[in-house]
Amino acid sequence: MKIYFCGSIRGGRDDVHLYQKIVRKLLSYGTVLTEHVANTDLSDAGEDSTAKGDQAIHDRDVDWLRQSDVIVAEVTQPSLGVGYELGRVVDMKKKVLCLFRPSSGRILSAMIRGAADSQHFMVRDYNEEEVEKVLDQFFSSLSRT
Ligand code: 6K6
Repeated sequence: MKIYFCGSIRGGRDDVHLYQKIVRKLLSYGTVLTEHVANTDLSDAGEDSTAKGDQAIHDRDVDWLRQSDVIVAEVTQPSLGVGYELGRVVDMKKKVLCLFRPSSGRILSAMIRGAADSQHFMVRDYNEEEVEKVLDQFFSSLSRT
């Protein structure tokens, strides 16, 4: 199974240790195309901020989104890039799990929470301690569909 993990980069790296925990768990279900999102060496400054570099990142990531079977996004830290990725995948009719931590004190964008449906797009409120259980529930629900 090909999994695309979305997490904030230029939107801020406050949750990178949680992204690591999520990616570690996702690797037990299949190939994670975007393991680098959880790399603690990746700062929000950008490894290559030239327009050409950004275009290559965009085109490669959209291609990976098309190839992926499932998308898991940690959406607590607001990120334009993650929002954009989720907007693109809605039209691809892929299975999507968005993970949001209410304990952050933030309120999730209506454009993400409001996109939830019973078929493809799921938004799950959770606490960090239960993240592995939440992922287990999601992936076992996939094997039943
Ligand atoms: C590296 C460090 C900072 O910026 C970069 C550029 N590199 C990226 N490499 C791969 N994917 C990226 C990069 N920048 C953004 N993305 C994609 O957008 C990832 O798949 C993330 O899920 C999402 C993050 O968007 P921003 O707006 O928070 O950067």
